[in-house]
Amino acid sequence: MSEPPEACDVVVVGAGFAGLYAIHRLTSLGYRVIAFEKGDDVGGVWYWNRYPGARCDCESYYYSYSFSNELQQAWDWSLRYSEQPEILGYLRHVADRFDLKRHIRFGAPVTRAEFDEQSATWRVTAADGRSAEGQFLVTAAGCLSQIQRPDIPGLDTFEGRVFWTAAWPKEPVDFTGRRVGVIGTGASGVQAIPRIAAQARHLTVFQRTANWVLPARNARTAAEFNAWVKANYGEIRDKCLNSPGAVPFEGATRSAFDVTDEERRAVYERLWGIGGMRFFSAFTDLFTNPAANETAQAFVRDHIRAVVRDPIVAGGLIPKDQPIGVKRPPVDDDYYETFNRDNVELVDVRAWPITGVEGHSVITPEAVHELDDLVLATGFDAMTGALLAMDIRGRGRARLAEHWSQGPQSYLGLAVAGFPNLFTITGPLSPSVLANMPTAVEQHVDWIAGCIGHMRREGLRAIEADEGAEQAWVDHAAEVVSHTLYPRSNSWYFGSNIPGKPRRFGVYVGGFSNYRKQCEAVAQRGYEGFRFVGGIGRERAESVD
Ligand code: N01
Repeated sequence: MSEPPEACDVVVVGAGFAGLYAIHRLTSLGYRVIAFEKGDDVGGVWYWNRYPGARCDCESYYYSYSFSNELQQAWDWSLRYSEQPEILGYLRHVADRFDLKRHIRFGAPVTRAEFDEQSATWRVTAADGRSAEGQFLVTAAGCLSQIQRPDIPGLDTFEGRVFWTAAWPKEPVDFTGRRVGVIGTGASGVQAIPRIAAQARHLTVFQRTANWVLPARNARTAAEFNAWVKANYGEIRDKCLNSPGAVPFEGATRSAFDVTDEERRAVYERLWGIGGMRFFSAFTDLFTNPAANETAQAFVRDHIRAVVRDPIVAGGLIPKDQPIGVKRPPVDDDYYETFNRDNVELVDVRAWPITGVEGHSVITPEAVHELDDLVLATGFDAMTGALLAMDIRGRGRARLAEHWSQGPQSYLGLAVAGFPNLFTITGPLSPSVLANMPTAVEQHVDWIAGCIGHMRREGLRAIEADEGAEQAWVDHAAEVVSHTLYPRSNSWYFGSNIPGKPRRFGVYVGGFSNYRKQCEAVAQRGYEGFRFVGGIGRERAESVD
């Protein structure tokens, strides 16, 4: 017999960066919180993505929480770009330091969340039948957490070992002496490939789309740098709040054509030397002007040709017809160098698509590749996948999947019309994956906490995004992205990697600082675009709009 639902004020789904901060903030304010987490520990994507080379592409000192000065003063990052074990260790430390685990029900993937109109509460149920009931549902389920399993005939019958980068075993995997195949050359594949190549007898890289890969220039963090960061955290966090990407760097001020060819090249060289996404701070028009973008592509093309000795392989690694940056660029050291190794082979599965897997072989029209191990780095059902994996039902038992049948609909990426008292942390059509995630998470959680506090003070039972406000936000998000080069690619930003998924850009590209100000203005204007009601399903008793 299943247990009765646990009563609380807020049900949170997920215990990664977003969920942990939501639990901390809301319990600190005195709310009773029950969180459901699929994994058996905290960490979210940093719990699951344990593949060799898994690492953050944002620098650690700002890819971290700002909410506690004691925390940021206590924690030392050992690398410029931390590897997965260190980030998971950090999140475990946060959970212990703030005593968060007692609110979390582990090993409990949510399968159903239903809003009851009479009581204005959400009933949330996990796969094993555990459930909770609370006025609010806050999803912290991750933008890139729902694994996409490619439809390759016979994949399940592969007779060797199969590993998914996004669900890697907890115990270390040894590839020594083995013939390994990696399918997928996105950020995960690009991080894993050099590490696997260094161990395996032979590595076959099955590449469907070449990516522009930026150098990380990872390095140990000097004690002086850590001390400088700690002394300047106030200013660093402030810069994050006021920048388009929620990062503490100055943006570009000039067009790529405000400078001479030599000056432009020098700018690219300098940023290439610094490493990481800083490359895109070169010029203002890299994401809006195809000609400006082409200058950056030309620079990276030259780099690929200079590093990769075999010109045919180099040609295969150069993206075609894809502006740089419009698909999320992987960041790594040694990726291109890896293709100079004798034990590494690049297979073009755009020209020769994988037709199936049989026994120990991956088969293409051109060859049969005999493998001991297969690594799948084939991506995620991004932005909406984790939310739709739960059967979320709002007013009138309407399904979120139905509401989103033409693509994600959301007001500010935070709330959905027809789904009262539901808040989506880094939800679709918020800056999410195009902003430094911890900063984006804190901004959303703080806004949600402010909204819940307002409702409690005013005695309001439910809040719901207005359909008109939602549609206006969807239109605004589409309008902003239409002025960029993003629509020139098929990427997971558009849902293009999921067969049948409607093409809609799932991220707000208007910039984090600008977005943050819009959220603040909405709250200051009495939550403009939202309806508050005293009793859902009955006549509106109260309204502040
Ligand atoms: O997934 P992806 P990912 N046959 O979708 C290929 C974040 N992340 O896990 O491009 C052959 O980018 C697919 O080919 P194509 C980051 O935001 C962050 O690598 O569809 N190939 C592609 O090459 C990132 O962008 C970090 O033609 C198939 C690859 O698989 C996001 O997660 C680290 C195929 C999938 O690439 C997703 O990255 C890692 C098939 N049937 C990831 N199906 C950090 O730094 C798919 N592919 C924190």
